[in-house]
Amino acid sequence: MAATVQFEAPDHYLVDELYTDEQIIIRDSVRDWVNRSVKPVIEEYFEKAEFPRYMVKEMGEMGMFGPFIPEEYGGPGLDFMAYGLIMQELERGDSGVRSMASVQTSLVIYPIWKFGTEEQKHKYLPRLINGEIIGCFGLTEPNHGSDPGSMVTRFEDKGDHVILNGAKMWITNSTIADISIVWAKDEEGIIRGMIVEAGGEGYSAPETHGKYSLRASVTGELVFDNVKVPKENLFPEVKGLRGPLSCLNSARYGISWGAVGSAMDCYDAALRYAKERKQFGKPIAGFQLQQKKLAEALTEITKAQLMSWRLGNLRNEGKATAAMISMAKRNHVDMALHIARETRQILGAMGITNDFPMMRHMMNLESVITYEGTHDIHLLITGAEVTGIPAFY
Ligand code: TGC
Ligand code: FAD
Repeated sequence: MAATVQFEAPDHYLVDELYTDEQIIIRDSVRDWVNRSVKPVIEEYFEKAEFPRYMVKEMGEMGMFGPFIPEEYGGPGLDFMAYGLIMQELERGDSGVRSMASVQTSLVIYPIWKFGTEEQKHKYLPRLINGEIIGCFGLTEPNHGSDPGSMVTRFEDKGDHVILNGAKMWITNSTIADISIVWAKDEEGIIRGMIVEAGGEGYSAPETHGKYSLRASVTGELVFDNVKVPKENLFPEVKGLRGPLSCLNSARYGISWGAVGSAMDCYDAALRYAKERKQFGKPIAGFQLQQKKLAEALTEITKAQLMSWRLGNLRNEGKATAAMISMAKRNHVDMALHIARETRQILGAMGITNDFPMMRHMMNLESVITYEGTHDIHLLITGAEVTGIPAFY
């Protein structure tokens, strides 16, 4: 990744000084790409409800997938801070583009790296990392969202292969995925993970239409009707909900960074507009009520930037607990949604148009606050941590 110029972005507490030179170079190169390649076209893709598929190759070439994967498996061997910064910058562009990269990295590359056999790693990781193939992650089912442990998708052992039956719903990348990581129960009811290649007999991936949110992202189902999966595609060791939930830790971590990016984008656009737009003979930035919105947004973004930096270091040191990640995901997404709403008001009527990013971020964030554990579920995870009493059921 090449170093580029600095762009406007809020950094009130000089958080940039906490990053290494390498981290700043990575951040700026993704920022540069988003400004050049995502921002000019994203409103058009959002409007026509289409994922800009061609971006995957560029993202792969730039090292945006699996940044923390070691070189022996085709990764750049960076750290989790680099991953967080990449997610932040991608979501300054659009949550849908960030979602594609989140799923590819945390929900497909990560489980193969953590739970896969050496053969699985060598077969799939290099091609997922360079963007040659796309993956998706099937955990949620039509009747089991917040409670994935009750899933009914199941498989039967047939010697050298298994037969998979069931359906997954709300799956990002489903229709464009070459492989899916599917979580299903064995004959004893134990949850196992497997790599399912797209297109076999009995496999289908219908698209979900009519979304007002994440329109520039593919969402669909995965339907398995007696799908034959080779036994060597199963993850050999990991059993139970711990498997998929470990992947969610990585994805939720990245999402917490991404939300800060969308808040930064809304803040930037509103600040620029407020300085230029005049009413009653002066820029609206000079009115106390608009300054309150901007000052409060900057305060929340600054708190989140510092929290993300700390969480990044904890994750690098292996000390970031699931509850710490839940707190950041919950706080940052809620914060970003609030800032999208407040900054949109600064623009008055102009704020409802696609000349500005607020409405798109706002609509996208309604998915982000729901997926990877709803706002409520993350509160309950924090509640269980502080009291020692799970209140999920
Ligand atoms: P519970 O009894 O608490 O735990 C079962 C087993 O899992 C272990 N565990 C974890 N392990 C790793 N990381 C975590 N965060 C973990 N949380 C729990 C736990 O220790 C236990 O292990 P073991 O070995 O003792 O069996 O499980 P529960 O059934 O009570 O559920 C807990 C709950 C509600 C927190 C969990 O199910 C949950 O997080 N629900 C939310 C579901 C969710 O987040 N789904 C996301 C689907 S993927 C998605 O949305 C992708 S969006 C893609 C995009 O970015 O576009
Ligand atoms: P439900 O679980 O039915 O929840 C409905 C409401 O009840 C929520 O407000 C919830 O907070 C509340 N609730 C549930 N349980 C409790 C409780 N114990 N206490 C209090 N309140 C509770 N899933 C995947 O597996 N892979 C993907 O790639 C993926 N991508 C997605 C992309 C998009 C755009 C969206 C919207 C979702 C995606 N999901 C994916 C699914 C997502 O993870 C689920 O939507 C989410 O986990 C919530 O499940 P649910 O929608 O079934 O809601």
